[in-house]
Amino acid sequence: MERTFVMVKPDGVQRGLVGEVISRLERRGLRLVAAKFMWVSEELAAAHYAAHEGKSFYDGLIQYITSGPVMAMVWEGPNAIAAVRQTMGATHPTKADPGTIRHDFALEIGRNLTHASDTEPGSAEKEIQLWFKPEELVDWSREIDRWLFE
Ligand code: IDP
Ligand code: MG
Repeated sequence: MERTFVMVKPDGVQRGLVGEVISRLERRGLRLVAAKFMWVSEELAAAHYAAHEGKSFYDGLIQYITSGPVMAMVWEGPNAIAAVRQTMGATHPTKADPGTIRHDFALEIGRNLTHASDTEPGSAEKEIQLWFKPEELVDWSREIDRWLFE
């Protein structure tokens, strides 16, 4: 079982797409572990996007992510990290496959609605620890899990 960090960015919240994102992840079979609706501080934004510091789009990215509240979440399931990246689609919405969230709802790379941990080893764990306290992660199971998890 894997856990991954997911965020509906400020544009997704403003456009009323929080439910759509949650619904798609639920229908995929993933299990919600944690969620909080919050403003992102400059400090948290900088820590979260540290890998992009110095890039041409960095200042705009920090401005974007701190411009309104976000829905931060942790989801789990077998291969959850790759599964969620696939459901979100490629970073640039016009390169995202039809049927993905970024394809179906977005146009610009700087307004691409969601974040999901990448598949680099350790990325998801690091992001979960950055965004959530251990006691905010809910351990539970569903009756239907045996029909989703082999
Ligand atoms: P990801 O969100 O698919 O993992 P990353 O390459 O990690 O993509 O970039 C993080 C975020 O930075 C993207 O989701 C997007 O919002 C923003 N971003 C990346 N590249 C550009 C760009 O060239 N222009 C504007 N924003 C960008
Ligand atoms: Mg990334």
